[in-house]
This record gives sequence, structure tokens and C-alpha cells, in this order.
Amino acid sequence: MGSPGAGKTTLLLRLIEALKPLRVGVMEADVDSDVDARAVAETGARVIQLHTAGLCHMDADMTWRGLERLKLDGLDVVFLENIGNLVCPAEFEVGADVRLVLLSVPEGDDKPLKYPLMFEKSDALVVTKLDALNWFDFDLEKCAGRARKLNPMIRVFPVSAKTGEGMAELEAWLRGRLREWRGR
Ligand SMILES: Nc1nc2c(ncn2[C@@H]2O[C@H](COP(=O)(O)OP(=O)(O)OP(=O)(O)O)[C@@H](O)[C@H]2O)c(=O)[nH]1
Ligand SMILES: [Mg+2]
Repeated sequence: MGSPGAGKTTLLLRLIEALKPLRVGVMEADVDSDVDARAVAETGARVIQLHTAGLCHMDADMTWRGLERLKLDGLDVVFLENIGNLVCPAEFEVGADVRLVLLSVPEGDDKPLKYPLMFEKSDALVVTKLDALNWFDFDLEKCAGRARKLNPMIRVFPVSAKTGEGMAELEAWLRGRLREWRGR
């Protein structure tokens, strides 16, 4: 989850490579177009594009139907990229085991104050576009503190999909979550 342009698809492209040999499936949800699904398809990952007919979020039923279309055989993990929006996607359960919210440096460190539900409902805050930190007044500590005040359990991962900074920590955490899930 995250605003339009926060870097969701770009991060996914990185994760698909980083998580190999795990086989990743992707469901791209958008109001229109299939540009994100096309970008993901170039990696060789199995991907489907979902259209929400103008809705600003996915819900559990739409996700379930998407999974039926994607087909789970041979996949180890499925990512759902929700509609770009910091409000609605937090309000609807999609049945995900792990929820990530992406907040990019140019958006500003005040977003947990303005869109609290998103940060309350997420397991991890991924601060993206870390390579842009020198050009914006983004205070990482303040941002993380604001998110933790809303959700003391939230994990914070500052990353740059461009330079790869911070990606190893996020990848390790995701692998750990997957192992936990398999051990259930
Ligand atoms: N500098 C920099 N740019 C990035 C980074 N990650 C993504 N971008 C750029 O940010 C823009 C938006 O990235 P996307 O991955 O399309 O964002 P998105 O969240 O999937 O956008 P929507 O699907 O439209 O909601 C693109 O121009 C990316 O190249 C990063 O780590 N650093
Ligand atoms: Mg996208």
C-alpha cells in the first residue's frame, strides 16, 4: 500500500529478484491500465492485472477472485499491490498475512499524522526513495517515531530501490515472515 508513485511497483521488481529462488506471484490492482503488470511480467514472475472499476481499494472478495485467476500452484508467495492511496486501502481487509505501507521521502515525514489508520494497520513502514534524502526535509527518526506512536509493533525499513540501500534488511524480514507462516 502507499500513495500513487510511492514506489510500490519499483520495490516489487527488486523484491522479485532478491527473493529468488522463491517463486513470487503478483496481483497488480489499478483503476485502469496494465502498465504495472507489464513491468512485472518482464521479470518472468507470474502476474495478473486487476481493475477496480473506479474503486480506490481492494477488498477480500476481489482479492480471492484474483488469487483464483492467478493460480497458486508453484508459487511460494504472492504480493498484492493495492491502489495508490493512503486512505481507503487501510479500511478494507484483503486477507494478507503481512501488510506493508510505503512512504516515499518526497511525500514528507508528517504522513503518519495525517493518515493514521494506514500506519496503525500495517506491519511494516517502508520509507522509499532514501537516495532522495539530501533534497527533502524528511526526518527519518521523526517519521518512525510518529508511526510507532500509532503502532508500537510496526517495523521500519528505510530503503532505496534505486541504489539497493536497506533492501537486504527488508528482504531478510520478509523471508523470516514467510518461514513463520510455513511453520504454522
Ligand atoms: N529516486 C528514486 N526513485 C524511485 C525509487 N523507487 C521508485 N522511484 C521512482 O518513482 C516513480 C514511481 O514509482 P512506481 O514504482 O511506479 O510507484 P507506484 O507506487 O507503483 O505508483 P502507482 O502504481 O501509480 O501507485 C518512478 O519514476 C520510479 O522510478 C527510488 O528508490 N529512488
Ligand atoms: Mg505501481
